Amino acid sequence: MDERAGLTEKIRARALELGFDEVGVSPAGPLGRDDYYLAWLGRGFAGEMDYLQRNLEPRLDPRAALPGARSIVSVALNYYPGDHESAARPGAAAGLAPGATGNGVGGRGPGRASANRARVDGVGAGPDDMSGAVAGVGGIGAGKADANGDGPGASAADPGAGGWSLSGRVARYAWGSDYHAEIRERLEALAAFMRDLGGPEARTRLAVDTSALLERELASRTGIGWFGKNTNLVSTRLGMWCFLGEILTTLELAYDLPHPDRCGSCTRCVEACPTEALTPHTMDATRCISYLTIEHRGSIPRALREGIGDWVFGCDLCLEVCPWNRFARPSEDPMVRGRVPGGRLDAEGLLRMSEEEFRRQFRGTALTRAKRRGLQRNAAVVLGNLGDPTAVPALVEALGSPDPLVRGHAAWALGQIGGATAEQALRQTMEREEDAEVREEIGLALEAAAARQRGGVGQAEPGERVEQAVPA
Ligand code: B12
Ligand code: SF4
Ligand code: SF4
Repeated sequence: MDERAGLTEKIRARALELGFDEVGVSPAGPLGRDDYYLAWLGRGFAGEMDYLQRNLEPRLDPRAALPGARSIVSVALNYYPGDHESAARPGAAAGLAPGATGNGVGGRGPGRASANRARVDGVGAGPDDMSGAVAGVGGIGAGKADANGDGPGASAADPGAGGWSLSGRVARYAWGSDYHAEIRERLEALAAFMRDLGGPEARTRLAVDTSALLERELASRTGIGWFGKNTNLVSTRLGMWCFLGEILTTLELAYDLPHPDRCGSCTRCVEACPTEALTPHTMDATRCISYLTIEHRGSIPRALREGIGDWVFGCDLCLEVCPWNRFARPSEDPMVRGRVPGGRLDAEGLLRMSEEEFRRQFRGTALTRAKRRGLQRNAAVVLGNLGDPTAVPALVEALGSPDPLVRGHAAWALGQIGGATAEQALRQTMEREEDAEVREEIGLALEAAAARQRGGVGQAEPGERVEQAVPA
């Protein structure tokens, strides 16, 4: 074994010892993705994520982040925590429309529910070189089917006696402690080890998520996985559920080969996206639920709210359907779970949560990224989509929020649910509301509620799902 290979093997062994699941090494140099990346930005696909427009040089050639860098060590860490608990308590799911899988809300009518099922099942769409069923598809039938909400005072992460009846789903990557700090600590230990091996001349720079690097591009060059059609890195061993991190170094190391693309003719992820954010290998982030519920700060475009279903933070739909997940095994790492039991948050609890409770409950998790007002906005959208009249009191309270963002989305949700109480609260609020955007939301919500009434839908009894007269 030559010196570079020996050095690389020691680094690989140390990385595995530190708890990383995959390690790969690539030469530092230009990535050759300039045209693609600049065109992506030019099409406005980054939305409000201004940081993706800044500091372009290291994204196109990582040596700009560490002058003299010769090698990049990429690592992947399995974060698969298992699947979401069902939203309905055992026996309570009987009222779900047939095919109410996929986006997990059960749909608001037969048309939508079956469309979701068709998207997720994707029978026969597997990659050329694979067979077998979709593994890891969680979130089955989250339709609200029970009237026992948790009520005020319940923790948003605690199902309480009522089960997960009015809950929203959280993307799996956020079920545990914030991965940034955890991975950074382990990368620091690995970087120190590398500097010890390399002697006084050796320099390192580490990165995880927030650095101006194209992490998936870098990982795909090391054989850890390939750039899947939903733009995530897919590993044959870990599936889609892995965090990435890197160490740039001046050390000369032995390099791995890039992983071949193993998607074949499969397009399940593209078809599973309820907001049509994906075309193969490209995402319009402004349509992605993950962007809308985490990164986006303002009002969620009305046309996209229904597609959000019951996702209160992030989205895993295009990950869940990937057939390569069948090889994923739940991670033993304590950082990947424990903060969001069952992968769900009580949406009413979120709406009523004070700033202090928010800080106490979510400190040290990725959920703080959305801020309290963002989570409350998302919770209102989820409740509107669940369509359960038992959520009306919490939403009426939210019409009194000091934050117009929360008031506007609560109004929308009340319009989706409809019924006499919702309409009366909307009218009363209109009399005192001064914010132009919230007034617009209330006007539209009143129209939606009236249309629902004209369609003969009316307010459902607690425990019923609201069905619309949708042509089959
Ligand atoms: C901004 C961002 C987002 C945005 C935008 C996502 C996007 N697709 O760009 C939003 C908020 C939507 C998002 C969502 C998620 N994210 Co994110 N996100 C990032 C971040 C910070 C930057 C990504 C970026 O630069 N995007 C711009 C686009 C243009 O670049 P790109 O997609 O990376 O693609 C480049 C190359 O890979 C390349 N390429 C490589 N091979 C090929 C092949 C072909 C054919 C083509 C055309 C191009 C191509 O082309 C591109 C341009 O150079 C990275 C961390 C980082 N620094 O990389 C994490 C990161 C990508 N996110 C991560 C995660 C976990 C998620 C979520 C799963 C979280 C969730 N469940 O809600 C979702 C997944 C959604 C999805 N389908 O991608 C992980 C991904 C791990 C993995 N296994 O891939 C990362 C790497 C963070 C980390 N350190 O672990 N994210
Ligand atoms: S994370 Fe959800 S919304 Fe975003 S691209 Fe994937 S399926 Fe679509
Ligand atoms: S990334 Fe998408 S296209 Fe590729 S195998 Fe997975 S689901 Fe299929």
